Amino acid sequence: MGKQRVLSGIQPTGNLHLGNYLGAIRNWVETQSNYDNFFCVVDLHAITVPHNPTTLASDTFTNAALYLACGIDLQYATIFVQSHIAAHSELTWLLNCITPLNWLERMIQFKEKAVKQGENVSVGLLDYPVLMAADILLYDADIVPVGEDQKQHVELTRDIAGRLNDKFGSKDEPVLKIPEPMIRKEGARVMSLTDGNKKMSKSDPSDMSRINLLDPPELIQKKIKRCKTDPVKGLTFDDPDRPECKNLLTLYTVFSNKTTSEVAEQCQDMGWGQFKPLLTEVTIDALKPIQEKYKEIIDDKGYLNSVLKEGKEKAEAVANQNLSKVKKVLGYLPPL
Ligand code: AQP
Repeated sequence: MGKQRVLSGIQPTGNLHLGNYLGAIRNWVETQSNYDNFFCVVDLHAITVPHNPTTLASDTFTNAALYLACGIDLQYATIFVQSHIAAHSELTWLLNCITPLNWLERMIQFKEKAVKQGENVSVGLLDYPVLMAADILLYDADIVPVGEDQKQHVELTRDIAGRLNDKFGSKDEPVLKIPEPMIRKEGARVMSLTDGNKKMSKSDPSDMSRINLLDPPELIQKKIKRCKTDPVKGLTFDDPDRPECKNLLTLYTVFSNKTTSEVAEQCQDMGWGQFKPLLTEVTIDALKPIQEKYKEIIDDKGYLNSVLKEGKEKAEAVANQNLSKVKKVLGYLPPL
């Protein structure tokens, strides 16, 4: 039996941060040798909120370079750009027509992001999860590694695929494969540095709310120094009224390669003045090799272009096959 297939992606909507790394990329890297992986830069998703056309292409390039810099290995993975493959948009349309509107209106991310946009909220934002379903279903993905915030969208993908299979497939021969989300506990939800109740996000207007993978050491130091804490001495994971404390201890646990109980014991009597330099040091050390590799890759545009060209060819072959399968069961006249 061949390897199971993994599909995941990140939007080029700004700087990738520790949430994207710990919630997604790090997990892709750690499990990549066990799977046949497809990782895309989801640039069609990036315009579901107002975007800057002068930076979209360079952000797309940066995302792809960061996938490689974080350790994605082309021996196990195909890296490609979503908009380079027309099948993503086409399958989205077909799935739109079988997805009940009220399934989309229930999506938490839509509700949260729509509030920020008021009257200007686009149909695209509502349709974001259907485009994500198309991304996943085009590749027959078995597994979708994501952070906790995207779990609801993977569940919706399962529902959409199930509905298409029920309506148009046969019991013995489902048209689309039903994927499973893969969510790792630690780092599944990295919180903002300025509000421990909000997730760290690229679109937060304050850059001080996140640590970006490409932040230089001095900036990381400044962000941790200024991040929100509380006046309580003694640090703990377990107090629900101290979300910032839990978040910062979790980051320290991940980057120091210690266990939660080791960190709980080490930090139980510490004050913030003692803890913050420790967190700063392990964070800078963890990001240093990624930043060095990124510089090498981004300086060699020819190499990155060739990775994306090859990725497009490989991904397109798989995507077109599955798109044809769906069109066939929906009854379309094949092109002559
Ligand atoms: N704070 C987070 N903690 C854990 N995982 C996270 N992810 C994002 N933020 C966190 C995971 O990163 C992957 C890609 O996310 P995305 O950029 O495609 O969309 P997003 O979830 O909407 O991420 P952002 O940073 O909040 O982007 P904006 O602000 O542009 O919407 C997903 O696997 C996600 O779970």
